[in-house]
Amino acid sequence: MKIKSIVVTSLVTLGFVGSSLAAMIPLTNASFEDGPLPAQGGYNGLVPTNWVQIASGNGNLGHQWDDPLLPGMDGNIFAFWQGSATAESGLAQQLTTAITTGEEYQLTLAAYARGANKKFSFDIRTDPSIAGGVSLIGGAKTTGDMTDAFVDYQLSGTATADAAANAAYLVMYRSADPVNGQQRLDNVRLDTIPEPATLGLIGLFGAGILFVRRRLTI
Ligand SMILES: [Ca+2]
Repeated sequence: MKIKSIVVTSLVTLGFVGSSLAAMIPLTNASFEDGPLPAQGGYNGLVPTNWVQIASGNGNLGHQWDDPLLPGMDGNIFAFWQGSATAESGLAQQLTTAITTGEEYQLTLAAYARGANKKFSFDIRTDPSIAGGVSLIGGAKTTGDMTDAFVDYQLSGTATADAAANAAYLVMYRSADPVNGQQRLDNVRLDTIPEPATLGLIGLFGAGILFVRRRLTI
């Protein structure tokens, strides 16, 4: 009975270890519901609160209030970025958590390609820009072709350098090639992903406990 109790406690503990390895990195106004809000059913050309604009020229960023909601959206408001003859378009946000070498960082973004430009890129950089500063994940990661409805896209990269809290930026953008085409975005999530080696060790440890449990027939 005592051994059974230890085994159960160990399995519960392992469960906690497994779930705590994937950690969400806090973002502010990640669903763009803080605005600045457009009129209901309308849109504006304003930069989302707590985000930094990566673009030049007017009208390359904004919010839209969809009524009724498009499937796959999170709340009523999404942000959009679109091209012009000269501008690349994107958003960046300063990360309040430190970046650690060897950790994998995964962006999940609900996005929608409306027009010719069907790819977006993700990076973590020391500067809120497409090419300024340095990339902390070995360079930008880019999607394949997106669809014309809101679905989740995931991109990830492994940190090649440390950065202190408030010294790195989540950077997301669509390129200027082709210049035409709006992309819509919503529900931005950033997580650290456990290393496969760590998961493997936990799996082995768990299998070991199950083996012991069977041998003891508890
Ligand atoms: Ca939203």
